Amino acid sequence: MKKHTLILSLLTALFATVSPTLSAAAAPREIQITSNDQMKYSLATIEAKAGEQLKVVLTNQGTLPKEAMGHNWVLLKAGTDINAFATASMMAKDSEYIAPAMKDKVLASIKVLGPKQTGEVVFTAPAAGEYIFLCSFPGHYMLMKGSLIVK
Ligand SMILES: [Cu+2]
Repeated sequence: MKKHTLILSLLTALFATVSPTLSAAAAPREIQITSNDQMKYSLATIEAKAGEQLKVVLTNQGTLPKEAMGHNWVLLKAGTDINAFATASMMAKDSEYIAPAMKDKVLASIKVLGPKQTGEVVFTAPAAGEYIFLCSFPGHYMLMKGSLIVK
């Protein structure tokens, strides 16, 4: 009986130590970004730690129709040629302006949003380095881009 009680209290103590860590790891850190009719994101830089769980939430605050001023959010692998990516993706309306041939360059993405729409993506921050994010809606990436800096 005594041994059983000891094991139980050990398990309880162990669980109390481990569970806060588990729940902290399970909840991704949320990063809010907005976009607008002036082709601007509200954030130019996101900083993160390698392996960290991130949830990027994009809200399009614009009022222009999606066909004229839609915005997405696309995070590219390090070393991707962003001009080549954006040029190829300009025509890819049916796949959220991500060219099928360029899909392997994408680490995370949020679909094209119309006015007042919100989209999100959860992903794990990649290895230390700098990663470009952009809006691949035709003609937008020159103004709508930024960096995820992972340390
Ligand atoms: Cu855009």
